[in-house]
Amino acid sequence: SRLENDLKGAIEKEELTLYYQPIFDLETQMIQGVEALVRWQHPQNGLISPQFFIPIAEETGYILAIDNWVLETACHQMKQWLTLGSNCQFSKVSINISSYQCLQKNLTQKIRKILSTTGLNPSNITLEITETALIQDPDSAIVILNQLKDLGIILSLDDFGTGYSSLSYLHYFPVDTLKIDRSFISNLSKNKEGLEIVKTIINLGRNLNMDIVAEGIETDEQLKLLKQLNCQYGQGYLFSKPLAVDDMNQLINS
Ligand code: G
Ligand code: G
Ligand code: NA
Ligand code: MN
Repeated sequence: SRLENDLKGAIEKEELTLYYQPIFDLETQMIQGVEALVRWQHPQNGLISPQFFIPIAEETGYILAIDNWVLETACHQMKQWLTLGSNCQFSKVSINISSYQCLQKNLTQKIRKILSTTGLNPSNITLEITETALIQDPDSAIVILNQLKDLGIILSLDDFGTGYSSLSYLHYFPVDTLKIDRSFISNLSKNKEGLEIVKTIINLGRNLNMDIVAEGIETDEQLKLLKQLNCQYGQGYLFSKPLAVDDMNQLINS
């Protein structure tokens, strides 16, 4: 298709950009980190969501080039924010990696290289991985995740609760953080069941010594309930939508 073809040239033509969505400490309201989210500025079609072009990229194998571009760009940006000094409250950037990337045997090597070119510490980088990616080939994934973990990279399980992984896998994966999928957050204040499910996920994570991030917080009611449940971190439109670098800089300096 035409889009498929266009996507092949998108990096060279500098049509990809990263937006950043802040992740907040719900108690202190401080920015704890930012999640990098890729967008494609298509010359004719306008801004295209990754929901739409990541699947195309995965089919065509072009995803690796995109993932690499995202990794490098997000890490260089994080380095810039850190050198802004005291204005920047946060020191972590979360990067979504595709299942393809997370099974690359040279992923750790690649990250090592980025650490040395940017001067970032491993603890400045969080990799977000979905359950769906991990269960495709759990044995290989565990080997790679352990290498990343040994390097000191922070690992986060994205969209938790929506995949088909069984809970019995959870403790095999050396993940530091659970991100509760926003579908659960949107049901949180609707009924007792919605509340119980989120409560259970938070307790599960806590009992496994994981940090918890609630995704897609949109209302004060949801925030209040999450704080009552001792959920520590969150992101969502209530705080901030994903921002272009200039807007993120304004937020940092405001
Ligand atoms: O930002 P938005 O809500 O449009 O993202 C839609 C989906 O695309 C989300 O599932 C998100 O995890 C995924 N996504 C966003 N940025 C990236 C990226 O840089 N790499 C990969 N692999 N997925 C991404
Ligand atoms: O799959 P992942 O969690 O990485 O997807 C992140 C996506 O969720 C981003 O595309 C972002 O635009 C979107 N998002 C972030 N906060 C909210 C929110 O509060 N509500 C909704 N509906 N979407 C959100
Ligand atoms: Na994500
Ligand atoms: Mn997510």
